Amino acid sequence: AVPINEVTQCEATGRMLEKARRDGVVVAFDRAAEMKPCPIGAESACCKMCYMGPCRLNARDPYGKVGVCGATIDTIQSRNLARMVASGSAAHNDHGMAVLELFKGVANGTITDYTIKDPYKLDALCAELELDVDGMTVQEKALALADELEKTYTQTEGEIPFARRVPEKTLETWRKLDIVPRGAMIEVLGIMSRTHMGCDQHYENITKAISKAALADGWGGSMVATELGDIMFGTPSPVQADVNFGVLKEDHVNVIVHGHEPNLFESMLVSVSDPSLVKIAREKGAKGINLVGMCCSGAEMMSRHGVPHAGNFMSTEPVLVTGAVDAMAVDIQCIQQGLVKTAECYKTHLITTNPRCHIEGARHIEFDEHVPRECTDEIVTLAIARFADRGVDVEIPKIVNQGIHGFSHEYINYMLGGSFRSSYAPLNDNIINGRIRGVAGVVGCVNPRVKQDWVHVELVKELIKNDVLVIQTGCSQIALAKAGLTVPEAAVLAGPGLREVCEAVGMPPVLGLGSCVDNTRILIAATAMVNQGGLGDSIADLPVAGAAPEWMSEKAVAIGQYFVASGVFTVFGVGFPTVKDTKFHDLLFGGLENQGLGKWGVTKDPYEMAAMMLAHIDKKRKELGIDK
Ligand code: NFS
Repeated sequence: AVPINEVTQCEATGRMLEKARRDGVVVAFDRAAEMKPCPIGAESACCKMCYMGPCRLNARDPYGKVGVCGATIDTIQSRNLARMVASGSAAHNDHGMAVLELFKGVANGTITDYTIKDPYKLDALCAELELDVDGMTVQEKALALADELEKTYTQTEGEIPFARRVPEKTLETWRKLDIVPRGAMIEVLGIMSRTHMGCDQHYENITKAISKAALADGWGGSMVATELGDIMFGTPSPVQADVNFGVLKEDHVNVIVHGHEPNLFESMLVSVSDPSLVKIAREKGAKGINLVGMCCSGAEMMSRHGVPHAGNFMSTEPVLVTGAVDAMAVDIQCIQQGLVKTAECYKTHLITTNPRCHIEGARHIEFDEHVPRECTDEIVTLAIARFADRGVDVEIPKIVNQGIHGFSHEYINYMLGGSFRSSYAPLNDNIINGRIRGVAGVVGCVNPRVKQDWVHVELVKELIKNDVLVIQTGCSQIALAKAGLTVPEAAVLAGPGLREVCEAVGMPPVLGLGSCVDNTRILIAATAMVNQGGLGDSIADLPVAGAAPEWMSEKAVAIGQYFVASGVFTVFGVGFPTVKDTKFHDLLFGGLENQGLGKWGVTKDPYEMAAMMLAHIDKKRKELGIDK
């Protein structure tokens, strides 16, 4: 077996891997070692769009062969990438539609367990979208906003509502290139249709469709999920939260929520503090009920409410090895099927709750937001029963890291500008005067093809050391929180300029924004930087860069492409599903930039990744004339 210190940097996860090996339990790290990636698929040199094949081309001689239908390497890889982006965009848009449905129900009074917590943000959004809501009640405004935002998904012509937010010059470029999304459904459907055998066979045209479907995610479904989530559950502001396996408590009933939609988690919060359920737990000998998050649901709840977080994607199986998890409730996305077996081995209840995600072998208790407590109370009851009769050894690595999270775009505005004149001027000024060299978004998954957390942590350390302010979401944010970089004291690891700013403001050099759909907060912050002035007039002009150092999901590709199409240089670690020195690859990794957009980069090495991002930031500084 591969030595544990080669597969993960996370000490708690490593210890549980050791225990799993002792217990004879197999997890994703072991399956990854067994399953070597297909070298042809890894470079996207194969096509199974029809049954005349599947056809395999030679990535070493990409133009030496075509598919049975005559499809070239560029057609094959662009169609494959298009379908990845379609799936990723569909995932975020489906999530965003569920948030919109919930919001509508709250607004029209058919859903009563949730409310509108941030009416100010509701007003601000109505104003931004130029909705005529004068004299309306909060409920009426919410309905008007829901009607408008529904177009994000259903509209089939024109431009999605949040196109109005995009910096003018960026939008102009999109219009010129014909990549402004109409609506998410039509853009995703469009990709599925044009990538059918014998349809769109020009990689440049396919790339436009890729950008549209991706932008319909970032400025569409994901943005709606974030914004309506804020209105219903509160806009995040800094909050202290604990991360790592040590947040589990041996003498408590432990319930984990893992997945992506906030509604399940919000109701679980209510269930675990219900006095009658707490009383039953106490009668069974527990000190209380402990609710903990994982993955993106967890990141969102940590950022909004300070709910403790046990770990990121690759830790979801190892956490069950503690034996301390009485129930793990999951909803959608990034739920590994392997959890079923691991849960079985440690007698944990693994419960699926969403109609879109059943897993063979898991118990399904469907969540209905009209009566949400029926589901969450039942899960807590199951967890209490399991606590009373755990029947397995419990071993919790006692590691807890404290950090500050919850830096919404609104809070960054306030934090830097102060309550009287909140604005992005101080951030822009500090970039112009060179104290802050640039801003980097470091986001995305963890992937067993690389050492868990390591690429994230090394990259971020390198960036802050070079005075780059880092903003984060998703599994990456959890990696850095475990590494202790989300505290103001971590400013000592920053270069002198960034350190001075962090110490003056009292902020960490690494700002956690929430879940993966909250990457849209980065788009909004970038827009605010453009609108503030002094740093060019489109997102592509900003001295910023993005990275997903340990990506694995199709959602990550959709996110990468919406950053690229928005004007951001975006670097992926692990690898990238294209063949080098082909026309399609060159378009993504260079050509798009010449069109006024951003571009892709790829490297496994965190130090090279940092160097690439710094070089880009410096190039932008030079173009802006602020490179002295
Ligand atoms: Ni993002 Fe969330 Fe994590 Fe990757 Fe999965 S949890 S939406 S896809 S693995 S960051």
